Amino acid sequence: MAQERTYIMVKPDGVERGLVGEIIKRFENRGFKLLALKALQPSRDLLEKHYADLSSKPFFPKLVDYMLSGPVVGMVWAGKEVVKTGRVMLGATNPLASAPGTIRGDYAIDVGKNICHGSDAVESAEKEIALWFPEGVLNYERSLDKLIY
Ligand code: FUP
Repeated sequence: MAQERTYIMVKPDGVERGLVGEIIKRFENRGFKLLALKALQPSRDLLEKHYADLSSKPFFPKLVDYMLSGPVVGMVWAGKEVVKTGRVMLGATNPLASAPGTIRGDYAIDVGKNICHGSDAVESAEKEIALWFPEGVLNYERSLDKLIY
């Protein structure tokens, strides 16, 4: 059976602050598998598609401008319950509500500069992976993957 996948993105403030390695390290240390990784300057069109569900929110224009302010690093991670666990590792959307030990709880205070994104459900993860990696995503098996139970 294919492993669960999620889309994790380091937002412009996280890239600017040099937190890409820290975020990768936390997912690697936990045991998740990196399937894809790229830095890119997202277009307005891509961001509006990614955040389509939020288009009616008052903060939407500022959110898109913030996300356009610099490059992002998009990643696909795979593993057991990676969607839910990835969200726990990121912390609450509002960093002030994020527990210490989470990425946002350790590195952020503003909801409008909350460092990272993680898919909120398995279906949205697959949609986001298709949106951000239209070229497709590698898959490979680690030597012990077949022994996971
Ligand atoms: P999340 O799933 O944690 O990314 O949260 P949402 O999809 O609800 O929000 C997406 C982004 O919108 C957040 F990362 C930051 C921004 N946002 C605001 O700027 N203000 C808000 O009140 C809520 C979200």
